[in-house]
Amino acid sequence: MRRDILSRLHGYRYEHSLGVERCAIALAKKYGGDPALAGAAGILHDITKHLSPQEQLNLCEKYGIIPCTVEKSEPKMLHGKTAAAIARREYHMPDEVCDAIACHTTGRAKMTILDKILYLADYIEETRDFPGVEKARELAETSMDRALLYCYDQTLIELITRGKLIHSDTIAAYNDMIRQGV
Ligand code: DGI
Ligand code: FE
Ligand code: FE
Ligand code: FE
Repeated sequence: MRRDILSRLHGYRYEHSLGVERCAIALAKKYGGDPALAGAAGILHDITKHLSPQEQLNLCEKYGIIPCTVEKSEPKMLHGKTAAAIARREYHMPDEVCDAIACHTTGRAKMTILDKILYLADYIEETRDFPGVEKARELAETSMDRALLYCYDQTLIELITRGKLIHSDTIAAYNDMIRQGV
């Protein structure tokens, strides 16, 4: 199955997905998640990322995903939800893996350990190279929640700087961390 999944990934996304798989397994071992589920979430999380906005919307139609107004204007954001549908329907992944894949782009309130592992691994895996990634890696050494809040901060700053729409799940994820006093 792993080989079948990898055959659908190409170029940078192939390397990135292997990086997320490795990093998610390491984070699971460190923070008490299930390494096998974390690895599966890692290689599957961007399986639909290459699809066009129209193809994202077609998959939503097919799998009964109802895009919100932000997702309608930024359909590439739907790749987590469409990848989760593929993980469920084509690879029979358990709910916890599909849920983590579905929220890996925005985060959400009440993230599970597996949700956090995938979100963070997506941000800090070894091929990532952008301002702030070193700081996120450093925080991930000692606290998953502090690392996660740092990722949310950076993402929100970036979205605001670029004048982008902010998804309600992105805000919910941020507020949840602040409320918990992270
Ligand atoms: O698929 P990857 O590139 O590995 O990473 P990802 O799935 O985390 O996607 C990151 C992109 O998603 C990044 O360009 C910012 C965008 N994004 C995340 N939250 C929001 C968002 N874009 C908008 N417009 N609004 C959000 O709330
Ligand atoms: Fe993604
Ligand atoms: Fe991400
Ligand atoms: Fe990714």
